[in-house]
Amino acid sequence: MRINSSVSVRASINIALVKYWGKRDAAANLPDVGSISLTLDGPGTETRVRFGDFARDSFTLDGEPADGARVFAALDAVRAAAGIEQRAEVLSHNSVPTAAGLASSASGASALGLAAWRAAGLDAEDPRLVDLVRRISGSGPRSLLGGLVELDRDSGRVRQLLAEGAWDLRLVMGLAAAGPKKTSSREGMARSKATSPYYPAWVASHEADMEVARRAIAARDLAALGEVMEHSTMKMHACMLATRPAVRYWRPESVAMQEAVADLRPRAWFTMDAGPHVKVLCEAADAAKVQAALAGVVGADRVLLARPGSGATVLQEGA
Ligand code: 2P0
Repeated sequence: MRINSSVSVRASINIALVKYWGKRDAAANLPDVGSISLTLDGPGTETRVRFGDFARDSFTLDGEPADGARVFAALDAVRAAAGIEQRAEVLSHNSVPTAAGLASSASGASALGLAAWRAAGLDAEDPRLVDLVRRISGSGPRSLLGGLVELDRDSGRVRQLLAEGAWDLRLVMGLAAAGPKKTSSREGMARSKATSPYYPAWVASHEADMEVARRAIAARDLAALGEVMEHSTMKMHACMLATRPAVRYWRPESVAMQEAVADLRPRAWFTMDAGPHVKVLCEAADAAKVQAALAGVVGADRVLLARPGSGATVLQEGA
């Protein structure tokens, strides 16, 4: 079959409230633990995939030719699923501020996966799309859906727990100055699983946090959700710190922001990912107070405010 079609998709980043750290199957990129996240309305990725009579696949990121190993592997998987052979041109643009150092792998993976899938003529409801996106980035499938989303440990698939308009939350992000080059999540997870004595405890205690978070979300109980969110991130970072050699993402400003958030109890709770930034969950009415508290540590120009946002969206489909 020969096709000539182009699809553009926009997807946003998501932040895990109950964290994913560690894999049980590296090839299928299946996790050792489930996760629950919030898709944001702000920063993200826009990607256009065009299949046509090109000599080879190409990948351009923010106007520059980029290393496309994961992109080309994803295109191979899409071609196999669709039974096509044509090469593709992939153009991608990140609106995640580069200086911010906020991970864009989830928005990038869901934008690329959905755009390539649709451009190859495949059905967006086909569950194999989620498997494709998860292979590109383990947190990627969570950005396919909006609002609060669960990635199931066993199936590796995602479901929406609460739509983006259903709970007027805010996520305030305080950007700490980037330190020396950090360990990639992929490498850090593998090392934690192989060497951290806390890894088995991390995995064994994780499902209980998932259940508390599911109930808190169903009841719109921010205190319960915030408490378990902080517990999950602290356990994940403890597991990282006990890795050999240690996987440490915290910077002095990260700790100062954690302390500023502790002073805002019971109105605000934080989470941190594989980087130095601190992300604070609160109700809309408390966002200004949280912004001021983080600005007191890192300066107002390094504080971002986000709302719950929608899942990956097809912007344009055509020849
Ligand atoms: C998360 N992180 O749940 C966790 C918390 C970082 C810390 O998912 O190797 O790009 O593609 O599965 O999803 C970041 O890693 O890793 C991540 P792979 P991914 O958001």
